Amino acid sequence: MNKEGYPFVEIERKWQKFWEENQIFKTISSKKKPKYYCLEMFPYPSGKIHMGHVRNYAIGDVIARFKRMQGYEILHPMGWDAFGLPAENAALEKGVHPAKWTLQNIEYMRGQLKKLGFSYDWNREIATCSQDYYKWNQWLFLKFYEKGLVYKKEAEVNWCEKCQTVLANEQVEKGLCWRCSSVVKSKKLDQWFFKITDYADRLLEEQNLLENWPQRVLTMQTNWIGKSFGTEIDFKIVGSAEIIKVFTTRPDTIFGATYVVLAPEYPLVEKLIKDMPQENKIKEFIEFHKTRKELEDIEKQGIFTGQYAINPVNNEKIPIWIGNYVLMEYGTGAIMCVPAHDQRDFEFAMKYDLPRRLVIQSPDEKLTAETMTCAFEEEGYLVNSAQFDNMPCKQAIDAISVWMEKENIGRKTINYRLKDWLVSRQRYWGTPIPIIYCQNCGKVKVPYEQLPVQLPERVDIQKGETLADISEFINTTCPNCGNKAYRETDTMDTFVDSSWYFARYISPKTENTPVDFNEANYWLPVDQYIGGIEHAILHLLYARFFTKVMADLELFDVKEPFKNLLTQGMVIKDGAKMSKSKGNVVDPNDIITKYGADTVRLFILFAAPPEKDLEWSDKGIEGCWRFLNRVYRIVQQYAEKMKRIQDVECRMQNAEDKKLYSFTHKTIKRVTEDIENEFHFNTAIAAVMELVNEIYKYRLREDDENSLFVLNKALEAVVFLLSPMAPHLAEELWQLLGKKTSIFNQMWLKYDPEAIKEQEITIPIQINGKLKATISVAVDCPEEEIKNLAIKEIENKIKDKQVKKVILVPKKLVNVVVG
Ligand code: ANZ
Ligand code: ZN
Repeated sequence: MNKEGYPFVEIERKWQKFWEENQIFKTISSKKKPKYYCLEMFPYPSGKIHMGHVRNYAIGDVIARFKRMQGYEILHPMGWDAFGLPAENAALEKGVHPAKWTLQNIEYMRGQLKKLGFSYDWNREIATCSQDYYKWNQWLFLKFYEKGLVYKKEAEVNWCEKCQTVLANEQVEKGLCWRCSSVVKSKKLDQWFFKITDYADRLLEEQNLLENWPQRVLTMQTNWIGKSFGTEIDFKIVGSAEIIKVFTTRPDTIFGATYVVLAPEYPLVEKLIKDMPQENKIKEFIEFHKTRKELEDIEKQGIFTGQYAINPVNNEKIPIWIGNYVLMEYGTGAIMCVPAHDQRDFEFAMKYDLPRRLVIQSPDEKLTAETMTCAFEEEGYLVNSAQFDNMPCKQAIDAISVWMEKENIGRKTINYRLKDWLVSRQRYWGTPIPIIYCQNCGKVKVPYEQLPVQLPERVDIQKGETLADISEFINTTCPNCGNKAYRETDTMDTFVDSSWYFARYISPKTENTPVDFNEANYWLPVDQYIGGIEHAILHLLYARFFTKVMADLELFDVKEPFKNLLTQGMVIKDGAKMSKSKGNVVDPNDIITKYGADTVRLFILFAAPPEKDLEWSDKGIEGCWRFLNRVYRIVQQYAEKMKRIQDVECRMQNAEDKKLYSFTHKTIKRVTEDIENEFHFNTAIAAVMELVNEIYKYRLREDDENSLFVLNKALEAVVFLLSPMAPHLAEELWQLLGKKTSIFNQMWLKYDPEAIKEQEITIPIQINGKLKATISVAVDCPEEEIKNLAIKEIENKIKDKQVKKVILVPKKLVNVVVG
């Protein structure tokens, strides 16, 4: 049911139609003005939009409209991240084809976004599941391939039995599948990878081009890339020709290494434990721990292999263990353990009764290996370390590495936590990987002119089919030799789709290249990107990687995709994130029906600054609704009179006029600054509310030109300042005030600096606490000057008495003590 009040249904419909018919938000790309590319993360078309979307897009919309009115040429597009698993799940449950399901959802959600009145240029809409788009995924894949940035290798992958899919490491949460929460197993498969590690250093260094990104996002990316300078040291295995290489950042502690620990997946393990008395027990241990990968929260557990290694610096025989806290994916998958100086090793050694040796002595207290209760991880100087004794740690790290290089038992290396990006998915609903396998020629690229490799329509998801089950798709001929050949049946990770969509919006229909070079150079980077913090790492890192590769492919001349980033907070209700599983979802549809889009938008923007979480409140919505009605009524009340107003040379004598006029301009200043600096829409809206209160207090003198003029300016300002937030109502009221063109074709208001100068204030002057006179000074008059003026004013009253003290209560009074 609609609320009773201002006729938002008609107003919103009317202006949405007007904007569309007049193509008000179409981007022309005339390049005559400075540009501003405002982008919100595009949604997955899951069915309908939720409050989190509304918030994301409301924020973006205010910025786009505001910048537009500040004279920028705006690019503000919208589209759909349309490939992905839920479409297949829907197909599984309901028997509807993923394409149909997805397109229906897009249709519906587009309608919802239009109802919210967002200022998108819908001519540029893209859906990643359309051939026009994924063709370019394939094109880029081949270009990457030619550059050596794509390769295939057998990899131990995370496998979810229930979803029948490979999961990226990031899709495994505490050993469980991020979608269905079942236990993730590992499995060996041939997989395609993007060599993002080649760009690790640039991804770190070029962070300095990211002008306004939240520090925490930068830190998360830095940690994710995890560049670490260290040393690789070779440990021989007793009775074997094999070597275990370990990665350490503390080669200065090598003399204290008393055992070695291997990751459960370490390739040599199988050979090491063969025919050992404990072989089966160890195998059980390994199987168990292979599936539990999360490092931090599990208890450290290990098992002895029965084998020994040689510490290369002192030829000591030390035991080789297998431990669950050593990751195969990091470093070499093997570590040397120094229980005296690494807390994890300390705990492990305590648990399994392994020896520890002090090799770093504290400069402050005398430590002994026997009495330590935890590892000494700080810096000190070396002991028990042969020729390196007494050397400070820092120096020893370098000296020992250099020495080991000379002895050929170790070498300096740099290690990254970042791994190559596994892009293969064994799923139907994604971009087919454009590779053909030929018995004669091996892996062959699909020729560019044969792109796109189309996703076949006929698939029975309910029977569990993927591309690997569709023989019409698989069977083909080799483009090279013409022999019978087979298509690759993996599709691409959908993160590929979202890694460059922002560039496609720039020239969404260009046919011979994914992005128009000149247009891209004009529009990129995105000036403001807005989205959830959950994308702080992967999406943003992949998009940065793609941008760098695309620049290296000379598709454009830009190094970073997003200059400024705003990560908006969550929408919360009753203390928890709004989500289906919590049952606390407020459907935007219901609220729009009841109050209209402008009220929803206003509330969302008013309830919290964008980067903070926003608590949903029915009372808050109600308040915003009442406010908009208040605005509507007051403008309507005066509209007829205002239409007849001429701009007058205003001589403002009247104090009330002055006050309202000055308040109006102060509000313009506040709102402009609040939006400009950190997008504080909440305080901006609060300021407009105050102005509306002032207008209600103002008494119009109907036949006084000055009075009409002042009121008119105030009303115009209210409408104007609200326009990015409540655009439909603003257009309507703008028209009511007699304006002929869209408010969004106006230039943003500028405040009058004269008008906001504070007036004079009156200050009483006392002599020994008794009121004797008053003076009038400017509000910003300096204190010393006020004191001087005060004394001058009462000079004749104090006569020959001595001034002992002058007390000033700022803005209140001056008391002159005489005696
Ligand atoms: C010996 C040592 C002695 C270590 C000491 C630390 C302190 P970052 O800085 O993150 O690179 N390490 C290496 N590979 C590992 C793996 N695959 N799984 C778990 N731990 C691993 O950390 C490097 C340190 O983490 C390395 O230095 C190693 O422990 C451990 F007093 O080697 B250290
Ligand atoms: Zn061939």
